[in-house]
Amino acid sequence: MQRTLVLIKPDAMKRRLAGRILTRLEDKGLALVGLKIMQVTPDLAKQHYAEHVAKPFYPELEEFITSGPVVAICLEGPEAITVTRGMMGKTNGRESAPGTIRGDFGMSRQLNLIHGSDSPEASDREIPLYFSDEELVGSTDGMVGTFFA
Ligand code: DGI
Repeated sequence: MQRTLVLIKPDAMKRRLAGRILTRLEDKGLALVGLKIMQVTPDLAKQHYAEHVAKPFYPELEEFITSGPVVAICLEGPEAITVTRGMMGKTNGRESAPGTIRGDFGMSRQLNLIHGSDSPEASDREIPLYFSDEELVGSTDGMVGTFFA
């Protein structure tokens, strides 16, 4: 079992796509273990995007991710990180395959609707940035047979 941190980004929120994106992830069989709507602060943005803070595009990225509320989601499932990344598609919506979230809903590199942790190290670092232990439910093993048997 693996957990991953997903954000439904401000562009998706403004476009009222949160429910449709969440539905896709649930339809696949990923289980919700944490969910909340929140505002990313500049400080949280710098922690989340620590690897990009020094890059020229960072100010634009921070302005975007703090521009409105996000839905923060913790998902659980076998290979949840890879499965979610596959469903998201490539960073740039224009290069992302049809059938992926970014490929179906976007044309932009920055306004790309969704974040998903890209490795187990990233999810271990990112989940606690958004959720306290008390905000996450316990293992969903009891729900698993329905989807992954
Ligand atoms: O994991 P991803 O979201 O697919 O991509 P990432 O972790 O490499 O980059 C994080 C976000 O930063 C990405 O969703 C969009 C933005 N970004 C990445 N590369 C560039 C960029 N934004 C601009 N303006 N220019 C870039 O080169």
